[in-house]
Amino acid sequence: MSIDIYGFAATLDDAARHAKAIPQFAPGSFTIEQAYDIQRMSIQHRVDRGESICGIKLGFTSRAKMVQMGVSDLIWGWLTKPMLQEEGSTVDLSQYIHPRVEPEVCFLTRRTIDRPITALEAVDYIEAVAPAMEIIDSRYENFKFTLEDVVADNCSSAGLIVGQWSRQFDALTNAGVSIAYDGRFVVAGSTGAILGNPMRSVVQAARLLAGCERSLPAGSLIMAGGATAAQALTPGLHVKCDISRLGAVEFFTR
Ligand code: OOG
Ligand code: MG
Repeated sequence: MSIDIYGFAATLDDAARHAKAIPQFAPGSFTIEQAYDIQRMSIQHRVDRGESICGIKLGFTSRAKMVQMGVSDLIWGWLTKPMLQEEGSTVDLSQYIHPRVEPEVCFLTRRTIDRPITALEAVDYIEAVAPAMEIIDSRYENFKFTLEDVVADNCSSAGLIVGQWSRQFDALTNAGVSIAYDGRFVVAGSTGAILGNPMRSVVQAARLLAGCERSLPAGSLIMAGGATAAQALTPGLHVKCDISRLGAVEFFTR
């Protein structure tokens, strides 16, 4: 079945650019493979406007996220530089439709990832790790989507905030994770929720990239996936994510 990849991609890109939600596509509009083609085309629109790709993100690496969104497969999408929000800065939420935040771990790669790698090899490919938060913003009304829809929508990628880099790879095992709004706990979990250990997200990233014959250059970011369900953001908040032994990361909203 041939579909209008360009049309779906343009619709999603417009929705993101103008922060305007679109209805979900009709069920069965495209396959998962076609969804990744749409995703790639929509990223191409961003690249054509001068955005550069700075890494990739994994989604649904934790049960908490799968349960929240009612899907059950690992997905991945692209990160571009304008998505990076400075740590400690104030993020203007008017650029988003219905933003949510989730606690994550971010990796910085030190070697090109151009083949599947094992868990033992993964650490060799990583320069540093940092506590991070992802801002997701589905372009679909009411944050409702199928797996195909969300893949086409670049896995709801919208923003990320990365904390202090370190080489505390041991700290990734079952570290306590929490998010607080204005000093009050909103959600808590463990890095163990991310595929048992977030380092496995690097292994999965390598597998997924190899599966579509792509490579990821050294110096790229890999977001491991949310450790807890995502939380709605509103203006006027101080948002802080703490990952024990790894550190904290924070931003403000307006
Ligand atoms: C899709 C993105 C999932 C994660 O960390 O699991 C994701 C969504 O929930 O809208 O970023
Ligand atoms: Mg995420």
